[in-house]
Amino acid sequence: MKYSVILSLLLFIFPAWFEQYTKDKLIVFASLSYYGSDFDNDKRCDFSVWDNNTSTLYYQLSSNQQFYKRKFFETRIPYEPVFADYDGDRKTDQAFFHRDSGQWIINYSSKPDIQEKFFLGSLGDIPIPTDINGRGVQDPTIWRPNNSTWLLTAVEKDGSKSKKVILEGSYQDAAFSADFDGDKKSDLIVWRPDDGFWHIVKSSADFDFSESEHIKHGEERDIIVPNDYNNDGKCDLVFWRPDDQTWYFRYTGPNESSQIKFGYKNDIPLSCDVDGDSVPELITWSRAKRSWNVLNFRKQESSSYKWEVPESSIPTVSILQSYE
Ligand SMILES: [Ca+2]
Ligand SMILES: [Ca+2]
Ligand SMILES: [Ca+2]
Ligand SMILES: [Ca+2]
Repeated sequence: MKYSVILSLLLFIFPAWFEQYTKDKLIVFASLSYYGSDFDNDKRCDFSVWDNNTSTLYYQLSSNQQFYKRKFFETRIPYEPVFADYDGDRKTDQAFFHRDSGQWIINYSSKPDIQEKFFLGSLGDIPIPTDINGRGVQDPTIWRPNNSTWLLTAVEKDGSKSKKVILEGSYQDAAFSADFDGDKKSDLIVWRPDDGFWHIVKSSADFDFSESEHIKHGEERDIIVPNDYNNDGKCDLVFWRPDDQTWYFRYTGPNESSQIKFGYKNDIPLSCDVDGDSVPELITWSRAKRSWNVLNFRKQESSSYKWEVPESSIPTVSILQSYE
């Protein structure tokens, strides 16, 4: 990834221009909405945005169409959402990670009065939910770019806790976990913007790096939006290209490719199942208009919703890797 090098060079040459260029300029390169966003467990997506300036979550439940606003932190310390189901009740838990200290704060949906706080990771680490033993429950994990390491925690079926260290990835990769091989256990995946390669360390190969898959799909400045878009239980490698507003699909099982043009320049792409048929819809969020754009590509139907939220709000994607 050469953004930082180019940008710092430009900063050196054109400081005034750079300031103008970067004002409100958010460059997203990974939008990892694979973990879902279903707070009420009706199998349909609950839309939500996070305003980092006020530590406030705005969301709408699909079951009653009501809007909710919840302020989580009084300080302006930047916490980032790592939403997933950590207690296994199929409701997405509103969890946060503090990047400077490695603190996790999990609000379990099954225990509304309890907020669990613990430390896992430190400065520079990326928080990632994983389910490496296929229990249907996500466990907190971190990926450490500085030494290319996953630090996995897992609760085994007998209730005992285990830890695992796996080597994978390099600095400025986008890392996430998803079931790629279809055994219901998370595989550990990184996407390298420099060359567009996805590197997949598979649970079915007991996380043996020498048996990992390497697939080229995408290039620098694309935004990865992986999910299981044909509902065959295998995560598909998908990216959205801001330059042509096109989604590029590579379906894992049948190994087929397709493309769909949807969205507007400068949107943030994500995916989530809105109608409950287990196939995620293509979604983009427009920061300028503060609107959701949704495409159900099976039914060929699109819709748009405007929300009254602060301009600094962005979609509450479980892991949004970006440069500001
Ligand atoms: Ca829902
Ligand atoms: Ca839950
Ligand atoms: Ca699939
Ligand atoms: Ca759907």
